Amino acid sequence: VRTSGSSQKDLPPLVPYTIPFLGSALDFGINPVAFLENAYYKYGPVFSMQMMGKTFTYVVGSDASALFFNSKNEDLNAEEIYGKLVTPVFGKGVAYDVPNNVFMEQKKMFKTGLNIAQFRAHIPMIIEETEKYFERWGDYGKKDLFHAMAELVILTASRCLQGKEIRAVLNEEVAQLYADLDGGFSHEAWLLPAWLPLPSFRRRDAAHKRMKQIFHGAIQKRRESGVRDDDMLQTLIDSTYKDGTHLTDDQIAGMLIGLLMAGQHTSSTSSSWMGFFLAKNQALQKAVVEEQKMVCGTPYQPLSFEVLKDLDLLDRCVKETLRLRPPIMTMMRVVKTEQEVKGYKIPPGHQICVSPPVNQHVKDSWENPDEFDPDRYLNPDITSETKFSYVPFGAGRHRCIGEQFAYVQIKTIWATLLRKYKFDLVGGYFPETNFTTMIHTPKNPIIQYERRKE
Ligand code: HEM
Ligand code: LAN
Repeated sequence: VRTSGSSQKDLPPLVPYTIPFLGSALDFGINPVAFLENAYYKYGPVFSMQMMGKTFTYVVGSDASALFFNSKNEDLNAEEIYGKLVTPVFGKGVAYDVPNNVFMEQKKMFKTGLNIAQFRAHIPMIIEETEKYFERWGDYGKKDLFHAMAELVILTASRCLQGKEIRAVLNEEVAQLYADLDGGFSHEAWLLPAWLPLPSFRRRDAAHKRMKQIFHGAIQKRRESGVRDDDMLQTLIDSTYKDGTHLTDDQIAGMLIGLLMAGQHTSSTSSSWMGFFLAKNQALQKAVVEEQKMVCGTPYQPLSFEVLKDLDLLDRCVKETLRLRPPIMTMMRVVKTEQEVKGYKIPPGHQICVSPPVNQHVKDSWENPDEFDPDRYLNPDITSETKFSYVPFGAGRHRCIGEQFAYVQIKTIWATLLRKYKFDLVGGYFPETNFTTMIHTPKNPIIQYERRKE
């Protein structure tokens, strides 16, 4: 198609499309992961597609993705593409509303607040919330696992990451506010002009205002109490930028919203998918339970940071869940300076993307990619060989700082639940994926459970 015109000669191959403006949006929308993987087999590790009038260039596989992850923010820019979605939800002064070097300092503050002493304190909180939440499930039955995980993770994440003042005001009003804020992470918010008077935009903005009010109250309460709790809220109150200035209360409130949003979908979807993988694979579920009996003894010793570390199979189950169902299906940057990769030139203006579920599934990096096999990580070759083939938490300067917390949370929830229940698929149904939401969720996520007798 592009043999004429030397300036276009080095552009990556373009996935053909017939509808102007929309481009490949319809095909992509049906199953983006399959669409991208097929394009990779057909066009190679670098290809472009048109969607909603924009050009998206995907770099697939460890080699090509290195360009993305090793880049500087001046060359491949994140805030220009994420800010429109994220800033109305978190507010001004944080994340993608500030220059990236400032956000890097904010990430450092988060990291300070997420240390081992904190995780030790989080574990009993997560156990307590999980046991309390699941009391309502009784001895046996069929229930919506994703719904339960979404409700539970709001409680655990709020308690661990925001502090007891905010957890204490988590009532129905606040749950609705979260839902409305969350409605801001939508394809509309991404694609449509921000000034449109859409109901979902208005609800998001109203929820943001009210939530900030509530958080300001909690921050003030902490300041006035004179008590110095050792938690994330305290860390943020005490933190200073390199120039010595403190975060403003408004920035702290924005960061607290950000923390919850970061922990919420990613952990609730992963925990749900993990439940279905364990329900599908009874031998594996049994092995995970046996491991816990070995490590904790029977009757079970309470879970602790050390115990969690020794639950190695459980760990690998989380890891494998994040390979097959990574919550973030595309990371994106705006190309600011011409890039070169695999003999192609990617011009400024393209949106360059890496897709974790695709890198984590292509058959030249993964053996039996469809198989849920936590033992694949016992092979020591796998990690070096697959540097950017396994990127559920991203890599490079934008890498996630929540990985360890996420593992602590998901492992504690599942170790607690497996002490209590045996899980089964309902009539053998393993949920299909709902690709219409930005974070892919399980469809019809009903699970069957029965109290363990042993
Ligand atoms: C960034 C995934 C949990 C905070 C990221 C990125 C990914 C990711 C893929 C990179 C985005 C990009 O490069 O464009 C996940 C997954 C999680 C999880 C799969 C759980 C299973 C959390 C938690 C927190 C958190 C619990 C907070 C406590 C952050 C932050 C960034 C980030 C601050 C940095 C964004 C940037 O620098 O641009 N996460 N995340 N995440 N995540 Fe997470
Ligand atoms: C998200 C959530 C949405 C997500 C998708 C749009 C689904 C993805 O395709 C691209 C990455 C993006 C935008 C994303 C990036 C990092 C975010 C914004 C988060 C994981 C939600 C929270 C996280 C943010 C950086 C957390 C820290 C918050 C602060 C206020 C400093």
